[in-house]
Amino acid sequence: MTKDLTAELGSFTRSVSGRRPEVSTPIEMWTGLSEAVVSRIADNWEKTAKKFASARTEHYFSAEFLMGRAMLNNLTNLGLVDLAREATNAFGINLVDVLESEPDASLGNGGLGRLAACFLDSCATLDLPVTGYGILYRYGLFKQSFEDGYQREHPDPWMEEGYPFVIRREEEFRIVHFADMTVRAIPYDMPITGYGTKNVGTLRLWKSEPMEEFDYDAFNSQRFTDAIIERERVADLCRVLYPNDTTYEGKVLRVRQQYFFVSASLQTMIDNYIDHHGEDLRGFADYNCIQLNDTHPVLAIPELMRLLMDEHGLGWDDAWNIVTHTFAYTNHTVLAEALETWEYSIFQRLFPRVLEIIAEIDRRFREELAQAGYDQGKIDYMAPIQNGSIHMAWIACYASFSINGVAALHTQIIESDTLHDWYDIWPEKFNNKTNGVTPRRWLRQCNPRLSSLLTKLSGSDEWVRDLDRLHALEGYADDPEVLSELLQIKHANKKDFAAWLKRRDGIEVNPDAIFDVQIKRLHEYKRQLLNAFYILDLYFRIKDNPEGDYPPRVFIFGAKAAPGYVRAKTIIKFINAIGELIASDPEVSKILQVVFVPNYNVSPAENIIPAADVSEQISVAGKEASGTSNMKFMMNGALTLGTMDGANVEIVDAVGDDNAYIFGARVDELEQLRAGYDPVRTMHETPGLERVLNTLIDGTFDDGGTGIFHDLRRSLLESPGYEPADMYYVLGDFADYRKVRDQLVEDYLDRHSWAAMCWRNICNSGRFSSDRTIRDYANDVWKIEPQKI
Ligand code: TH1
Repeated sequence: MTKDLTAELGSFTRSVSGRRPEVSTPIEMWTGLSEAVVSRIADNWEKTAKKFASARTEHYFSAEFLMGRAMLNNLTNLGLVDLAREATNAFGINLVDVLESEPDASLGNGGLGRLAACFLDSCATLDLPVTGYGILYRYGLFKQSFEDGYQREHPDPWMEEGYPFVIRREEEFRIVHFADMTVRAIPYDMPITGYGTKNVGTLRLWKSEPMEEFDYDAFNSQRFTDAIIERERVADLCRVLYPNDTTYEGKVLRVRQQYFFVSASLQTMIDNYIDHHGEDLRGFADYNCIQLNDTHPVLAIPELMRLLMDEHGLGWDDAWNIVTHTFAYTNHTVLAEALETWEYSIFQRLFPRVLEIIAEIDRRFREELAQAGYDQGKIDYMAPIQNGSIHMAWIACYASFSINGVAALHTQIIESDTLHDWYDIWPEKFNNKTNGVTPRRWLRQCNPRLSSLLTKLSGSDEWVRDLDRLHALEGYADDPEVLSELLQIKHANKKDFAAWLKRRDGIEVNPDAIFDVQIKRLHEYKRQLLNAFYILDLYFRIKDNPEGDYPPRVFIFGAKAAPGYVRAKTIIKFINAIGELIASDPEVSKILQVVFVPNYNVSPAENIIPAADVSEQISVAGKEASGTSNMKFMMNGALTLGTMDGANVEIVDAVGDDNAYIFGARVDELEQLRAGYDPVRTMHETPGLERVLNTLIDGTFDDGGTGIFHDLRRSLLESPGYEPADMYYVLGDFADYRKVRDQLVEDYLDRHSWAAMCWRNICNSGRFSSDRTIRDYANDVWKIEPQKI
């Protein structure tokens, strides 16, 4: 790379803006810089694609890829950050302004989508032949604002102004048929650079377009609007990402999206196989493996059957043999509301042939189990089709050769409970793959100060590609100089965060306070409400005893609620109301502050996490399959305050229980505890709780006469019949949460012993690198080898 980046930036920006770079806007310069970056990786990208085309490859099918920003990631991977800074400075523009003008690619809801993005980063870094396939949504996850403390949603047209990191590959279109329409699927490819490698992987995102630009008959016969309407119907397909995290909505458009992207992806894979290995497709599974990211792409199973039989002439048995050696399924949740089931009639209307194939899978499944002697009740429960509904997870379990959960505890639960019947019959299919996060974005990039310290102490930056190397630094937990430096870094990061928040939202925070953070989708099982109750109780305790000695604390939230999830939206309003109550109190506002960062997303996370002291991971035990922000916080030296849930269990195992704050009911206790649980009595008997709960009905807070706060309180104290009162055991865990969280603050005041705990967390975070996760998938499930160009 001897060419002059400044000259390249100048000429690309000029052609974007049509004027001198010096007077171009930051977004114009961002576009120019993106084009310069793409042009620099183009040759290696082409070489990598060529190399992968003939190797055994893995195909990661996911309805969501929460990529966030691309620029800094690519500059970091290519070692171009300093040159890029010089280049923008040469035109009088600050690199930070250029980077911050980039929109987040929010093609995902939360953890599941971000996991897919981290996986692509690791695959590229490890030179593994993996391609991602998804949908080019025109609108990503809605943008969030607050009005009077209530969430408002706004559209996110993230690539309307042009987005050079996806390249349209018009000539590689495929055709996808529905019974009522036929569309062209156009691939848009995003290059995925890795750290310390020339390899460049690919994320292929499909966009739907009409078969012809216009229906000219309609056009000429003056049915102009008909022609437009048809175009819009096709464009509707990829218009928007459905904003539900962990809940399922049976929207017809959603099943169309799913079928659309899996059909186009499979067609490409088959065509590529034929190009390299000839027309006989019986070896397909020797060269191809497909990981299904939850059930959203499970239609790929009957669709591959259809393509092999109807388009390529295979018989059922050959096709089924290929399918059952190709697919691997990842389960991401045990929540019943997430189980995708589709009405038979919808499939009949959209793709009758696929339905026919599912019916045959169902028939053979029933026959196989009956022959093996299973009773009819069990067969009816496990069969793909029952009572006019199609169960996507059951199809996945039957056809896949591998079924995995995303943390040790979660895998145990699916084996013993959620998918127990399948585990009983096919235990060999089941395996665990604990999630991970990429240390490039979540440490190297977002926390340059800590990264420099780690590089200095370990003598090289090899830890960025091999996070286990941080183990060797654990001894510095006894080194006062290193601990002081760590504390200084955290403080500097807090100041950066404060400046960022001021710029972005006009909110001021005290960088000398304890930063206590909960950032994740708003869901009752994640218990943001428990966090809020603690804060409100603390407020009252301070009011009771204003002379006490209280260290300043900032409580930071970031969370979007699904637009139709009323109770989640109520909790947002409640947290904002607590924030106002505190802010308007002249005494308490000197000590406490609640900040609800609006429009939480990948790039806000990159600013929040390096500044955090406390990582709130407080879900009710057994419900959070893994969690991944817990890992990001750990890497950045925040201490986990959490329940024994998801990957928290493994974090505690890695770091030792002296270096984390664990509270609350365990999974194996909950059933018993619940049996004798009386939330009303718990409210009366738990210090602080009743006062807090009464604020929901005594006029402390204003819900504009809607009654939503009343409903929230009622959900904790009264059962509506179809579920128990306080489903998520908020009141039951309150006392222990309060005790442990109070203790944590006391411990924080011993700065060096706190810093030592943070340091041990950082040094033991290696097993939560997505590189480890991906190596495990590659060796145990995908059976692929690195393919370095
Ligand atoms: C999340 C899980 O809730 C979380 O615990 C886990 O860390 C993450 O996946 C990655 O494995 C899920 N997100 C979704 C989103 C949808 C449906 C199910 C899940 S589970 C749309």
